Formats: sequence, structure tokens, C-alpha cells
Amino acid sequence: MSGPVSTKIEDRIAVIEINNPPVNAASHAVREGLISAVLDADANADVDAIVIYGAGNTFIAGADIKEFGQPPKAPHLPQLIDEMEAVSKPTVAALHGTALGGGLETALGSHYRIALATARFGLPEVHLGLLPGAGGTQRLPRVIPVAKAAQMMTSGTMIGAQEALQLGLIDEIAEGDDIRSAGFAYAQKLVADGAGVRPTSARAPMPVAEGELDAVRAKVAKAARGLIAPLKIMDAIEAALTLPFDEGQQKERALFMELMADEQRSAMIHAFFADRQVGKVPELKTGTPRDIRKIGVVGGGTMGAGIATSALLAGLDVTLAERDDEAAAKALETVSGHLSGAVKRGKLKQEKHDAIIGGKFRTTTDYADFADVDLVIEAVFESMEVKKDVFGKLDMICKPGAILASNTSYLNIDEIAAMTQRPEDVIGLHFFSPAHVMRLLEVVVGKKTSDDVVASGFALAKKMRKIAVRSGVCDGFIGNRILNTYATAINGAVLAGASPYDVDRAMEEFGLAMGLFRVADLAGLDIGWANRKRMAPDRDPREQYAEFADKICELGRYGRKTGRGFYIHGADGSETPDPEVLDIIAAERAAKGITPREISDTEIIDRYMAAMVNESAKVVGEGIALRPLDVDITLLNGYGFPRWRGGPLHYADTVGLDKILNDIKIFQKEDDFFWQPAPLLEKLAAEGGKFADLNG
Ligand code: 3H9
Repeated sequence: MSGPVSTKIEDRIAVIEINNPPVNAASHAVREGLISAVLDADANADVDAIVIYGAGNTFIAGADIKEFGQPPKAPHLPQLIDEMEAVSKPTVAALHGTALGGGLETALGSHYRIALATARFGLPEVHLGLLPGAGGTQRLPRVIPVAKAAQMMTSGTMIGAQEALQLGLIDEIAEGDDIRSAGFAYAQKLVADGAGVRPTSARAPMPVAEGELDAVRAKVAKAARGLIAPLKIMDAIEAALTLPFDEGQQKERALFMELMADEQRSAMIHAFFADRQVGKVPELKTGTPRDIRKIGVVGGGTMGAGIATSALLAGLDVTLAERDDEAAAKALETVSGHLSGAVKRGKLKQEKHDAIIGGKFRTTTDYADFADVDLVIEAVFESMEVKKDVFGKLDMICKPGAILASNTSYLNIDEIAAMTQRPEDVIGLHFFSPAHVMRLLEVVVGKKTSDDVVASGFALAKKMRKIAVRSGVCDGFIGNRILNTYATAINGAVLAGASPYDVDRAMEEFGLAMGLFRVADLAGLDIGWANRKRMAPDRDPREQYAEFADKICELGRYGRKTGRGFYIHGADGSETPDPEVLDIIAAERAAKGITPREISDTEIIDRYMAAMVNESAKVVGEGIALRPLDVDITLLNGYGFPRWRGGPLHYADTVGLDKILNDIKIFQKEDDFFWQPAPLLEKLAAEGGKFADLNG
């Protein structure tokens, strides 16, 4: 048979193979091939049982996401699975790799399930703004406990084979690593045992204790933060428990179609593909990554220790330098603490932890110990003078071909590179705090950085399981430059009349986990203050500079770590608005002659988004970011922008570039210096274009 699905009949078992690389997505051709293969095998008198498995690395990893948003083509996955489940011969799903979404739903529509010990299972549709729409919401609660089914579907997390076996999701774990043979042998055994068909839809839903579902729903509602899919999943599960299977499935379909039509779905699918596109940069075609096994880290503060931890978790050998023994001992303690935390969370085995502490990690006070490292990451104090000094020394000590990287979050990489005899080996690797947790990494490419070194930065990010975004050199790179701009716009809103607490409420309602001022208090107000002081000499006199954050810092209030900042922080973790902050702001308004006015939440968000989109358009227009999607991925992964809004430039496309430009023109009347429209935004708006057109 041609096409992605083929059947072989051996010893009265029909073995159906799905071969649709890279992930065996259930595309139209797969659906068509699969249903005819199953029905043919059912009709074939020489067949006693049917096995379905995937060629290559995985079983079906879900519906073909590329087809979403296009006119649907029959056979549709839900009907296919129903028909498959209704056949007269036992069907076995033989699972390896990742059985996800429509893949797991296909397995649930099979009568029996066997899997390799390494297989993983999940219904991740929620990450795409969807719900499992091929019977998953109806069948899973008939197979595993309802609360667990709800947790899997609303969080989208995967489970391993052992857990799946314990829950009853799979019937057996196969020995070895040949899933085809294991599926075949299992089908033979079922036939020999006289096992019949076992349609999941004929089973009763699993029992639920009174109030259990309500408790789950309340938890899900709290975690959803604006995302609508999780509560729709709960509605579908409720239908599974209260309605006959067919009616439950109709309800599932209706809810699925609602989500399919929603902006959240298109935003999250944009984010899914952008996550994968962002790693495709020109230097990966022309450059060859260097072998990186041993790395050096300069500085053992919050960033250095986090970077060292991240590298150790990636299996790298790490030497961390501090200025004296005391600081080195403190860094060792911090890294050990992070690693023990990883053991506690099940992310690192105890033996591996011991091997790292006993061999792969060492601290030093002498840069000479960097003589044989393949890459050094400098994470010292954010001062050009200090960094230049460090790079001059590293250049003398590190072997030829070693990469010299800076974790600076603002400073000019070209200026740092100029301190060395090897500017082509110098790059920015800007991690986000805490570096062993946050997934974003800006790979900052200087004028002279070689393609091999850029490729090495991306390879290192992959090893560390980070999402790397390529950035050109400018103050703050992609992320902090945009952050500084929208922070200025927000400060403008505060001077005009909003309180920091109004701002945080509006931003949190918009979908951010925390508003700007809450984040500032958490990160420490002194960091931004130091940066503002650095920038002060270059400040344009026309800038309407908001001073209230500086005034708060002058009182020694740096946020959570000092108990006071924009909020008053209780020992119990509570955050209360601070009337003195409001007094400081009121005094500044009075001094500047501003009469405060009512600022609605809508206006706060309009200002926030207009400033963010405008600066993003400048960042793309100047070539600092390769494409709009690079900006979206930066803001989604490093700045808490809600994934279900797709990133600032996807958001701009959905609300319309005219609306953003119009808002800028309105705010311009208040501050003509700050609100200057980006040429790219003006151009696209005039042409009726979209940022998405530039994503390639
Ligand atoms: C669903 O099933 C709905 C149903 O309930 C109802 C229907 C009615 N489709 O991630 P990778 C591409 S919703 C199309 O780099 P990995 C991906 O873009 C679906 N393409 O590999 C990339 O392409 P490229 C529910 C897909 O090894 C390439 O494959 N399922 C799909 O790191 C390799 O991907 C999911 O949400 C797809 N479904 O990870 C699962 N999946 O090379 C989504 C991947 O051009 N997928 N591609 O950049 C994943 O989570 C990961 O891809 C997976 C592999 C874990 C499978």
C-alpha cells in the first residue's frame, strides 16, 4: 500500500504501521490510510487481531497541527476512532516515544494497549488552547481515576509508562525496545487467551466522590489565569460523567469547535511553531558548533550560580571563579542548594548529584584554572569597566578557540570584544534569573562574532534545554530594551493618575502572572535603580522622567528583600499597598504640575501594549531581532507575557495595527518625545500588512 499507512499480515495478525515523519501526526492521509487499513483487516477472514504502531521514534504525537485553521477534511479523527473501536476483532495499540493528543486518543479507542518502558503519554491540547477533541475527554475518565484524568488534560503534562500501568491506562509494559515485535506478541497472546474486543466507550466512567469534581474545578479555575480551555475541559469531563457516551462526545465536539474558533487557539499555535522556528537562524547553516564540554563561570552570585547549576544539570564540567575563598565557598553552597533542590523535585538522581559535587564542579579564585575550558561565561557586576578587565584577563589565559561569553543584560558586546585579541570568539549569552529555572537565553551576536561561535551558543542552549533567541547588539538587547520602554509608558500612566496597584491589577487581569510593580519588588528595585543611574548621563532632557522609583530606593526600600518597596511585604508573604508610595507619587505629580485623572484598566493596557508593540517594531525594523516571532518568544519566555495572547506582535496583529498606531498618536499628544511611532509599524499599518507576514 502506498501512503503513510501500510499493513502486513503475519500469523493471522494484521500489523498496521503509521509512517509519517517526523512525529507520525494524524494528518488527513494518515487518517484515511488508518481507517481503511483497520476496516480491511476487520473484514479479512485471515486476520484474528490488529496491531497499530508507529514507525521511527514515536507513536502518533497528535493531530496534525498544521491542518488547524484550514477547512476540515473527512475522515475526521473522532469518527475514525469510533469506527476503529467498533470493529469485531481485538485491536492493540503498541506505543513507543510519545503518544500524545489524538495519538493517545487513538490508543484509547483501541481495545488494548502495550508500551515500551520509555514511552510517555499525554493530552497536551490545552497547550494549544484546545481540548482533546477525538473522544479523549470521554474515554480517559472511563479508564483512569477522574481527578487524574482532569489533571492530565488541564495541565497537559505527560506521564511515564510505569505510572500509566499503575493507573490502568496501559495493560502491559513490553520488555526490550522493539515495539513492533512486542505488539505482535501481545496480540498473539490475546488471541490465544480468547480475549475479545473491549471498547472503552462501553465502560462506565470511573467513580467520583461527592464534591471531588468541584474541588478539581476550583483548582483548575485558579490556575487557568485567563486561559479558557481548562474550564471547557472540565465541562467536557462533567459530560463524560453525567451523559451517555454519544451525547458526551457531542458535547466534547461542540466545546472543541468553540475553542478552535477562539483567538487563544491561534495565539497558542503561533507560540508552538514560533518556539521551534526561533532556533532557525542563518548562522546555523554556515557555522559549525564547537565541542563544549568544560565551561568556566566568572562570578558566583545569583546569576553565576544559576548558570553553573544549569550547565551541571546539562552534564557539563564546570569551574566557577570567585574573588576570594569566602565568596567561592558561598557560591559552592548556592550551587549545592540548587542541585539538592533538583534532587528533591526528582529532576536529578542522587548518584548524579554526588558525582557532580564530587568531580564535575569546582570553585577557584584563580583564572588560571580556565586554561583548558571550552567556553567561559562571565557573570560579574554589571559595569563596563569591570567586564573589560575580566575579558582582558580571560583572553590571556583561555586556550585558542575557547569562546568568551558575557551574561551582560544591557552592555555593548562589541565594546567588550574589543578588549580581546579574539573578538570573533566573543558572544553574549544573556540568561534570565533564576538561570537554572528560566528557559530563555538571548544569544547576542556582536559585529565580529563568528558563525561557529553563534552556532555553539545555540548548541549550548539546546544542551541546557533553553530556548535561545538570536539578538543583535543594542542597549538591553531584545527583552530588556522592550521592558524599559513599556516600563516608561507605565510610569507615565502612574504620573497621569493610575496607582502602581491599579497597574498591577490591570496587567494581572490581562493575563500576566504578576504586574510590573510586583515583579520589580520581587526582583529587587536596586537593580533597575543602578541601571537608571548608569543611563542618567545620556538621558535626553526632553524625557519626562518619573522619579518615584528612585525616591523609594533612596529610602533603602528595595522590595521584598527589604520588606518594603512598592508594597509592604509581610513575613507571611503578604503584599499590601503602601500609602507612603502613593504620597511619594502625589508629591512628584504636584512638583511636575500634573493634575491626576482617572485612568481606566483599558487605558493602562492600551499604553502598555502600544509601547511594547512600538518598541518591538523598532527592534525588528533595526534587525536586532530576526523576525517578529523572535520578539514574541522572548516576551513569552522571559517576561511573563501570557502565552494565550501569542506574544506582543501576534497580539498586535489580532487587535489590528491601525488600533495600535492610533493609540500611539493619542498618547503622543501627552508626550511627543516618548511616543514616536516605529517606521515599520507605520509601514505595515499603511499597507494593511501584519507582523506575521515577516515571519517567513
Ligand atoms: C490534537 O491531537 C487534537 C485532537 O485531540 C483532536 C483532533 C480532532 N503536528 O517538537 P519537535 C513538528 S492536538 C504537526 O521539534 P521533539 C514540529 O513543528 C495535537 N507538526 O520535536 C517540528 O517541525 P519542524 C496534540 C508537528 O522531538 C517537528 O515536528 N499533540 C506536530 O522535540 C519536530 O518537533 C501535541 O500537541 C503535530 N502534532 O518533540 C504534540 N508535533 O522540524 C505536539 C510536532 O519543521 N508536539 N510537529 O520544526 C510535541 O509536543 C513535540 O513535537 C514532540 C516531539 C514531543 C512530539
